[in-house]
Amino acid sequence: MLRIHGIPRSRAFRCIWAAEEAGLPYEVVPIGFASGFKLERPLAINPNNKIPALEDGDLVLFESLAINLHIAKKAGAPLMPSGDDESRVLQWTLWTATEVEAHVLRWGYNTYLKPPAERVPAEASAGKEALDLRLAVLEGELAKRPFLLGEAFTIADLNLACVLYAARANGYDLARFPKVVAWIDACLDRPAARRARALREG
Ligand SMILES: N[C@@H](CCC(=O)N[C@@H](CS)C(=O)NCC(=O)O)C(=O)O
Repeated sequence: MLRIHGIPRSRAFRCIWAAEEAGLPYEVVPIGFASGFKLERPLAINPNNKIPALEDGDLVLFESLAINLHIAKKAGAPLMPSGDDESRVLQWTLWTATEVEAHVLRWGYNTYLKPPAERVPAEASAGKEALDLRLAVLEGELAKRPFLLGEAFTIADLNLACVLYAARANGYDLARFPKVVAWIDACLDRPAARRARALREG
């Protein structure tokens, strides 16, 4: 049984969605926030004291996207393909972590996450400008195939879509990127995504 520490209204959502896609049994061990996005109590199994963290038997992991790679590996193809496609999954996941997420957060903190008085519009604009450059790359790739690797949804799609999810849900202007919109909506409309979203949005 996978034990996902966190709450659906956190990055633990990503791992809940992955567990749902993998069809693996899991439980959510709830730990949420006090004020200011700090955890309500220490989470000793993660040396970073952040959520999510995963327990899978004796294995303990942190980093939501790495947890998702582990979950997908347990499920195998098509969620985690092998050979060169596994390398492509790693490429897109690292691209998500290093090229995309910081800009999503820069925009998000200064648009809807921080209290209004603390938001800096110039920071939101800078985040959007940088994210739009990456979305243009994504738009070009999704013009060639429906999912990141080809015809099939993989954990690479999940890892990127779950990072873009909150921006999509909070009014990020994607009008210039119709392929991205169609792709993210297809990802978020999957039965497993709907089950995970029901826990978060319900
Ligand atoms: N890169 C980490 C980030 C984890 C993270 O920042 N989690 C937030 C909640 S979504 C957290 O635990 N915040 C509490 C804190 O920073 O004290 C991941 O993807 O797992």
